[in-house]
Amino acid sequence: MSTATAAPATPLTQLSAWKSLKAHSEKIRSLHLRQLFKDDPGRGTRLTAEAEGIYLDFSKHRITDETLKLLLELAKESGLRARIDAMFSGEKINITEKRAVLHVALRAPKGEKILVDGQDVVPDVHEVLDRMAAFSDRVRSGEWKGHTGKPIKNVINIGIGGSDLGPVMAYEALRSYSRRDMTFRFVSNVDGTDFAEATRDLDAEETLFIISSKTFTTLETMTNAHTARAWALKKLGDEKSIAKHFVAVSTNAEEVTKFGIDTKNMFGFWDWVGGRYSMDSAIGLSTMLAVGPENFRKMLAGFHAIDEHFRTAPFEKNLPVLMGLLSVWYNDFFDAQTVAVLPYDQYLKRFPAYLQQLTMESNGKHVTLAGEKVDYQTGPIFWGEPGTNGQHSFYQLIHQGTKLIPCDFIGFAKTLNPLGNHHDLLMSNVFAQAEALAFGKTPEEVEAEGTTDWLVPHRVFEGNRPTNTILLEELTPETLGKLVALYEHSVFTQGAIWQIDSFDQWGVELGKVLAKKIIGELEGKDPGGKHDSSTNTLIERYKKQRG
Ligand code: G6Q
Repeated sequence: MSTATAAPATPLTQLSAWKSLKAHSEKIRSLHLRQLFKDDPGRGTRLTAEAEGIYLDFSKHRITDETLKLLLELAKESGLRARIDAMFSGEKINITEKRAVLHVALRAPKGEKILVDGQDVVPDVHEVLDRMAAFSDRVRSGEWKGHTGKPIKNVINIGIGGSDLGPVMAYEALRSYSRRDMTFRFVSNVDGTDFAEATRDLDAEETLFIISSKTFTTLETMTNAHTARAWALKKLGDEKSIAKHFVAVSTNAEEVTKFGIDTKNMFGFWDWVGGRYSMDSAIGLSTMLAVGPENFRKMLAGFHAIDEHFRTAPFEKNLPVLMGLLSVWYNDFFDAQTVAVLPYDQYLKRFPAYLQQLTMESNGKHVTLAGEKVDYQTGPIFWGEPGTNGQHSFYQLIHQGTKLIPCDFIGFAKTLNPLGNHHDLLMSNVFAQAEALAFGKTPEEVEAEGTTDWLVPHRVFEGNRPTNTILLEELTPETLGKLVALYEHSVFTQGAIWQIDSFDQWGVELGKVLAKKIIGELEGKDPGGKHDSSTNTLIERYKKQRG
């Protein structure tokens, strides 16, 4: 094991930058953004960074130059550079699963070389991409016919977690670039309602199912896949029809074959692609079918541009590093529990849900790489909604509540749907919200408006609420790739600082195991009664009411 994959020698809280940050945070806790901006009129242009068409304004953060210096020192002392290099060179940095972490290889251009166990994986990546493109072209052109000779009009992706959230998010984000004469749906939940509603108005003769599962053993996905098979067979009759209406995306050829899908209709990927980092692998087949191979490749180019930026830019200009460090700052020195991500673009409506998995499954860890319990906070809770909707519901708490919630505002200079002055109205809200959160409204300002005394405290905005504002030119496949890569690498930065394994997810296992036991009881194969009194009573009550 290299030093970059092993647990760091010095515990985080013993690093000298950490100790300095602790002392420094006490000193500047009461410093207000109003003061910081007053003292430095150039702050709003100085504390910004730009790369690959992404403009990051981080001036509205409760930081000074000293804070930034110390955060950058923390990155250095944490060995972030070595960890970045270890990821890009295919070292097995996912130590608990003994795997390389190489989503960056999924978007490496032809000709680049990335070795895993001595073998270059880039040619394999492009071989799959080319097969996906050829298949997508056949379906999109109508050349690929269903069992009864009709072209495919509907595509249903069946998958869950990393095999669902990325594809749904990307489809919604790139809807404007998608085939409008085709229907794309996503079934993930084992709740039969998900499947029933997704298929109720579709004709099986024109429907293609993509069974997306890295392992091809996931309970929800396999249950839905078998239901889909029965649904298709009911209409199409013939077992042979499966070959025309089902394709698989998986790493498990054996299980795919067992299910009845010919491996020539299977698109593979590799164990070095984590589920939540897989939307640009074959898991993105539904995205490619929707937007076409060319747009898919543009998305990959966007990812790659930020990969290169992350890999090579000095930390003080490195967008994901800066964002990651600022997140650590509030999480660990201001007790901030959550981060709100607020995209001002309706097409990004599933982006917060996607980021929830990316950030919380990656960094929701309670032990270090060495297996020791952390004595600091790790991953914050991520949540959000597209603007301006959130403004009319939960923003109240962000502005005037008792909790500190750092926010990411994401906006685009150009809209894909120019309608009157809608876009200027939308963007005026981005700027206004970040301004209001930072500077608030003092009692004096409220009084000066003629507010009666008793009402003044209710109308005061304390301000000093930190935000990132991320501006891009336009939502395109390329900018979507850039945006996702920005967050992927910010998550990486945070995980490296916290000395945790951001690439495993043992926390999802226990519930799965217990559910497997309980299903036996619900189906009457097991007499049950072996749980705690609460679980036993709930199961009994359910069985009685279910009848
Ligand atoms: C992501 C997780 C998890 C995974 C799903 C689906 O990082 O590993 O969300 O993607 O459990 O797994 P399969 O693709 O194997 O069905």
